Amino acid sequence: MSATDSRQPGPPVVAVVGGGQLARMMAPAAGELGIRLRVLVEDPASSAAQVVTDAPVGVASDEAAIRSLIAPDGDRAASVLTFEHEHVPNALLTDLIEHGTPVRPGPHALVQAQDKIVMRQRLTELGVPCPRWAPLPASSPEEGRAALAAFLDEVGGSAVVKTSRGGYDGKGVRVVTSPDDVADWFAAVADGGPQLLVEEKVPFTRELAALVARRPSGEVRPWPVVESIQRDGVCSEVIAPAPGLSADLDAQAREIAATVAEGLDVTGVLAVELFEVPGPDGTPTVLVNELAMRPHNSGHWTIDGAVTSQFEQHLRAVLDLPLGAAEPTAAWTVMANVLGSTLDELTDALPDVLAAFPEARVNLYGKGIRPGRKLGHVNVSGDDLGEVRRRAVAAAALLRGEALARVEPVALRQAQDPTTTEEEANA
Ligand code: AIR
Repeated sequence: MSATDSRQPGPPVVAVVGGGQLARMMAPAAGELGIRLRVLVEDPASSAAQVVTDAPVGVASDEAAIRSLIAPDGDRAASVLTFEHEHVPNALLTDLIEHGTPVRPGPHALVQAQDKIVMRQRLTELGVPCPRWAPLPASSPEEGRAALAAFLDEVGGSAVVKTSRGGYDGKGVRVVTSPDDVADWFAAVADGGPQLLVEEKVPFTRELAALVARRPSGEVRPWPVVESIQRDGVCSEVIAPAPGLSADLDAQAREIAATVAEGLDVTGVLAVELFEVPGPDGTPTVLVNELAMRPHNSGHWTIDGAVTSQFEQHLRAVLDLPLGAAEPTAAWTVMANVLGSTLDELTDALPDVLAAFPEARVNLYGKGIRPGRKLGHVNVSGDDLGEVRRRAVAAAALLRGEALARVEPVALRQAQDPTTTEEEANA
């Protein structure tokens, strides 16, 4: 038996591409289930490398690094390859599958999370409700500009232009009223950059997310639909379950997530970001904004607020193990992100935050501090949503270096933040 044979005795090894917080948060779940993680990290000091002992250094675009992640010399081969971000080379993944390594989600599914044009085309075919959209021809900047001008006319003057590939957390998204607003992007397309698409600017009342896990044998488990609140184009809070969501809309959102998971043959966790919009008769309905095929920020609440966390469920799903119950364990769980900090070290705030909020579940990612960067989150659960939300937000504020006294009470329902631009709100 060769040293890299996966039949060599030992627990299953899950190989993960990417060493950020999402890989890091898989580690406790892997430890509990007795599963080994092997994570390809960009840097030996990265978030996941601090907690996973088997963390070779390499970039996702490096074919040799991925091959050795799956079958390292002298160690057990991985049972499955999975990802914590979407920036992976699909041709290599197809080749790996042909040579017997399960890749979950597979490249045929993953492409829909990598390329927004492919995703919109497929969702439209599946009959999933989406904003009006159009690809902008890449043949020449003039044709691209003409198509955008026609779309702007059709939707009433302003729209959202997106790069089909490479954007996340609000990057690669711009609200425009004229083709001139994306002249630089048209120039980039002419230079071989990612193609562009345009979408109508949706008059949403709030953002929701429907998270499901699906295993290769077909089992699908949804978590309750949540409300996600964005600031500066980045998720800042998640309320689980979404307050005031009607049973009908909850069922509709879960159904959309299951349809997408099945229709795109997603394995692992799938996050479907949704806009809640007033339907023709005023009843709220939803449109699909974005997809992510991995654990997602809108699911961090599940670590402390659901029977099975999204990280454990992702591992179960990619290993084709039975999925865990996804019911909430509290009436309400609020997750507040720590986005940037004025502290030298987030852990400097631990004495204060742990003393002030003993019920808070603090999760810090071990990342270097940069403005707006996702550095950690806090989950608080309980029966009184107003209080739960106030405490989660206040605990996160302490970790950002704000004094407790400066934390303003938050309204139960999100008021439209006047400082949020349309572009940010749509990101
Ligand atoms: N991530 C992946 N796609 C979107 C997000 N937020 C997570 C992954 C990735 C990390 O964010 O865990 O590795 C990168 O974070 P940063 O702060 O280095 O950009």
